[in-house]
Amino acid sequence: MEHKDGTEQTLVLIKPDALKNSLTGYVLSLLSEFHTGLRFAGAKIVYVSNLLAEEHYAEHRGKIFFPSLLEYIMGQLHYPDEPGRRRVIALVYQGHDAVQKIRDICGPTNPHVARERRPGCIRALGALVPLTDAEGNVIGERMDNLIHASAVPQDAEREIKLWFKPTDIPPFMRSYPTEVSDTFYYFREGRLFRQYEPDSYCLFAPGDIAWKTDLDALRLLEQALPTPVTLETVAAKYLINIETV
Ligand code: 3AN
Repeated sequence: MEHKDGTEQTLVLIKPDALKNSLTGYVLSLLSEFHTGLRFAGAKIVYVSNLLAEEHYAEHRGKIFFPSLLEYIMGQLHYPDEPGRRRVIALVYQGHDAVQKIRDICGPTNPHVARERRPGCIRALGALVPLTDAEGNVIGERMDNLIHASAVPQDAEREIKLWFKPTDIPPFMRSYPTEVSDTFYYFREGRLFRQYEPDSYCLFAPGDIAWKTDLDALRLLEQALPTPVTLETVAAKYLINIETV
């Protein structure tokens, strides 16, 4: 979806391998307004919970590399003994052709292909790590490619709404419709409540600004109707830096 001024937004994640290798500053420089013409619309440091990781990579559920993809984005692979250092930097960039501009600077998904075809791109600095089964047989590979960037504008919308609340983004930079909640919604273990339940988290209170599509989804869920987004997708951003599992 295009912003009012004809620009678009995209989600970038600086992943745990980039943090571990002190490449954050380098990546930010390559993506800077001077180089790309794009502006920050949002930024946060995120401890990635299992719930958020699963929702982010939902399209890869069931693939052989899915479990290692979750461990990777959650920082468990690069910081096995230091949970305090597990985090990613989540960013929203805005500008003309933002999605494609950033994808070009990232380069191909596979770091070996990136080195061959686009030397100098960010992912050319990544690594391919063999995946083995319990007996040590190689069953696939993991791509440690330093950065995630939305592939197309529809993905950008889904991903920005997954990682960012409207109030994480300055008012004049919000690209997607919002709505003010007129009711309470609470979440606990995959279930939605209208009233506080012990150990539940408040997603919305009356007066809170929400993505319109999230409130639409909750209203459908309450009636047990099919929704385009899952309850977990709506809840994940409200559990950021709260959930530890
Ligand atoms: P991109 O990140 O370039 O949009 P996707 O969305 O196809 O690529 O994949 C998301 C992530 O899943 C990649 N960054 C990579 O780490 C991992 N991945 C994708 N395909 C494979 C594969 N065939 N083997 C291992 N890991 C993969």
